[in-house]
Amino acid sequence: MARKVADVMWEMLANAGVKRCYGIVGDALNPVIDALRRNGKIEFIHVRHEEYGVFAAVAEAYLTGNPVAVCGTAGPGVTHLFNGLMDARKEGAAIIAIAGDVETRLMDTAALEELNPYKFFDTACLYVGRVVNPEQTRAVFTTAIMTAIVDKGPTVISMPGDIASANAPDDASHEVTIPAPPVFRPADADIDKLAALIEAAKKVAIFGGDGCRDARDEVLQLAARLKAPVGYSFRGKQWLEHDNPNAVGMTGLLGYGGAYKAIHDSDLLLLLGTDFPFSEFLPGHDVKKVQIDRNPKHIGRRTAIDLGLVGDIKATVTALLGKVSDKSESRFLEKHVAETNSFHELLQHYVEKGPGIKPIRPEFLAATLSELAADDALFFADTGTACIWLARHIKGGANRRLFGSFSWASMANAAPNAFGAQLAFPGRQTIALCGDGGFTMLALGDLLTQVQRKTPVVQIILNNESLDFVNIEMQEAGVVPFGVAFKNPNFAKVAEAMGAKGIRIEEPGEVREGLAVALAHQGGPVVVDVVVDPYALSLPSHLPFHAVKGFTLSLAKQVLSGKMDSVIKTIERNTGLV
Ligand SMILES: Cc1ncc(C[n+]2csc(CCOP(=O)(O)OP(=O)(O)O)c2C)c(N)n1
Ligand SMILES: [Mg+2]
Repeated sequence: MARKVADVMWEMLANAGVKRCYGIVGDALNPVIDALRRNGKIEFIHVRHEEYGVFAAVAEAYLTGNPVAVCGTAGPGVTHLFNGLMDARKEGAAIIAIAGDVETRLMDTAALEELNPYKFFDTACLYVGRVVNPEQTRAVFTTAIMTAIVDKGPTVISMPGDIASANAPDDASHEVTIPAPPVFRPADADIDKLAALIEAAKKVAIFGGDGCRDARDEVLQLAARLKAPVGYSFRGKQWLEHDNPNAVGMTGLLGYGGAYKAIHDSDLLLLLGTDFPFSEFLPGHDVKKVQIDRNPKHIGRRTAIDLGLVGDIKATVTALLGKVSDKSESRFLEKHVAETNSFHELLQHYVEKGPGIKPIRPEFLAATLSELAADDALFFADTGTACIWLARHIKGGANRRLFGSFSWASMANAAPNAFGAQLAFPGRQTIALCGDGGFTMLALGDLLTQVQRKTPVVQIILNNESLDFVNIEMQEAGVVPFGVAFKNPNFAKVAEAMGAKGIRIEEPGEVREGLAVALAHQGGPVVVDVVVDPYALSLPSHLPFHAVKGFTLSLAKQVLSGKMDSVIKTIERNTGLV
C-alpha cells in the first residue's frame, strides 16, 4: 500500500521523539488516527476533554524536554485545545497539535465544523501549517516539528481528512534532524560591560527565573563569589532555592523571605532568565538593573533596565565568571538571609499549630505533604490558593519538580499535568494540589481516564467551597467578595463511585495518616478530599499599599453590608499572620 500523508506525519513525529498523542478522535481525524494505529510507535491517550490532554502534554513536554502531540477534530474539538495551547506557549512546552480540518473541497464555504485555523490559532501558536496538497508534506511537518522543539512552544498542523488519506509523494522522506540546543551568548563587549558594572557595585542581588534551569551551578557560583542574595520567581524557585545558602525566597503576591527587600536594597540587580510579570514588585531607578535572557522580547518589558544582554544564562554566566573578582563584604547577604530565616519561622506558625486547628489549615496540609512525599516527587498546583501553599510549604530538592500554569495562570491544570507526568515517569510520585473549583472544572471527567488506565496520580483537593483566590483578590481590590461561594459533594465518595480510591479528611489529626495512605497507594488514582479553612489568608512578605487599603476597605464594606460574620472569621483565623 502506498504511504499516506498521515503515515509520513506520524513517522516524522516519532523520529522527532514524540512518544504520546493526547486527544479525542473523530471526523476529519479518522484517517489520521488510523495511520497512528498502523504506525504503532506513538501511544494514543484517549482523554475525555481535549484541554485536559493538552495540559497533560504540556507537563510531559516541559519535564522531559521531548515534543508531545495532541489532537482534536474539526471545529469544536479543535477549539477545546486552545487554552492548553496558550499554556504551552507561556510555559515554553514543545507541543505539536494535529487539528482535524474540513475536506479541501469544502474550505471557505462555512461547512459544518469549519474553522479557519490561521485566524483561530494566531494568538496561541508559533506556527500554523494547513496541508491542502500532499506536496506540502515535508515542508509543513518539518517546520511544525522544528519550530516546536527549537523555539519551545506549540505549533499546529491543520489536516483535512482527504489530504491525510491521500498518497504521499513517492520521495517523501521520514527523516527529521533535531539539533542539540545551540550555545547562545552575548558578545564579549557586552560581557565586559556587565563585568564593569559588577566591579563597581557594592551590593549585588540576583533574581532568577526558569531561564536558570540549566544554569543552577553557574548562578550559585556567581552568587557565592559576589556575596549576592538570590531571589527567584515561581518558575525559578525549583532551580535556585534548594541547597543554596544565598537563597532569599520569592517576591510578588506569593512572596516570602527577604527577596523583596534584598532586590530593593541592592545597588545592582541581575535579572537572570526571568520575565517576572509583576513590575510593582521590582525596584525603580535607585537600583541599577541588568537583564539577561535568551528571548529578546523579555528584555526591558517589565522594568526599565541599564543593560540588556541576549543569551543563555549558563553560557553568559560562564563567560562572566572569568571576568569578575570575588567580593569580600558579606553583610548585605547576611542581613537578607537572616530576614529570610525569620520569615520562615513566621510561616511555620500555622504549620506548628496545625494539628490543633479545625477546619484544617492549608499551610499544615502542604507542609505535611512536603514532609511525607518522596525526594523525587513531582508536584503540580492549580492556579488558585494551591499555588501559594506550593510556593511556601512544598520544599524543592535536586530531584523534586514543581510545575503549574505559572505564566498563563489557567485554572484546572494540576490534575492533567500530574497525569501527563505520571505517563512520562511511571512509578514516580505525581501529586496534584487541586482547587475544588479547578477540580470540578476539568479534572473530574478525566478521573475516569486515570481509572481506566490505572494511572497512580495523587490528587489532593483543597475543599474550601470557594474560588478562594478570587475571594482574596476581591478583598485586596477593596470590594465585597461576590460569586465566589459554591457547594461541593463529598469528593472521596464521588471518586470511589468512579472507581478511584477516595480519602476524606475533615480532622487535622487525620491529615498525616490520610496523606501517607494516598502516597502509598498503587495501581490507580487517589482523590484526597481535604476540608480546609476557607478563611485562610496568605499575605505576601511585602504587602503593597493598595492591597492594605483594599483589605481595609473591603472589610469595612462587608461589615456595612451585613457580613460581619465573615469579617470576624477572616480576622480571627489569621491572627498568627500579624
Ligand atoms: C480558566 C480560568 N477561569 C478563571 C480564572 C480566574 N481565577 C483564578 S484563580 C480562581 C479561583 C480558583 O478556585 P479554586 O480552584 O477553588 O481554588 P482556590 O483558590 O479556592 O484554592 C479563578 C476563578 C482562571 N485563572 N482561569
Ligand atoms: Mg476553592
